Amino acid sequence: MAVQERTLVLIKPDAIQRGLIGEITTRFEKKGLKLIGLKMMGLDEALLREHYAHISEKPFFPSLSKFMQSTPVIAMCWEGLEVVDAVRKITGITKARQAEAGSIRGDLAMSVSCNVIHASDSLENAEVEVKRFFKLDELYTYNKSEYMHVYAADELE
Ligand code: 3AN
Repeated sequence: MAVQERTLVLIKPDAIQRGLIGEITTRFEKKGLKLIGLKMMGLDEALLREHYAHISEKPFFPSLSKFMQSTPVIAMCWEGLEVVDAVRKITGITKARQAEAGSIRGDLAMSVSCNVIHASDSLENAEVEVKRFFKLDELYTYNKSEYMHVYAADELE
């Protein structure tokens, strides 16, 4: 494939509590994305401060941090052509109750803070975030046979 982009998705504690792991994962699978890393993990304060550095000074950060530590999360690394943008579109905007119908947040959430998943918002951030959550040997390379039906031949070059 021409460009092998990778992106990070975290299934957050509200989705874990509400039994939405399968529903969320299915949406990415049905889109035709390739799952190359998957694990359950607990997040600590230091990791959350790094991950949410852009909002760590906001008044809501302490409650966000507590929420993100309330259960383990599921970290997933998805691969595909222009996958960072594709996953953000499937995710929907931060304020879930206004997120577009059909998106994960639009269909499954009502809150700004409990908005079921995190998804990297740029290619640059995706590269940093995948490295933050996955060691090199936790990411897998394999051929996905359905790719010949997901992409046109010239997109796979
Ligand atoms: P996104 O997850 O859509 O990229 P960010 O990066 O602005 O949004 O925010 C990261 C996370 O911080 C959100 N997913 C949400 O859980 C939480 N958050 C953002 N804004 C607020 C807010 N105004 N009040 C409470 N939590 C918020």
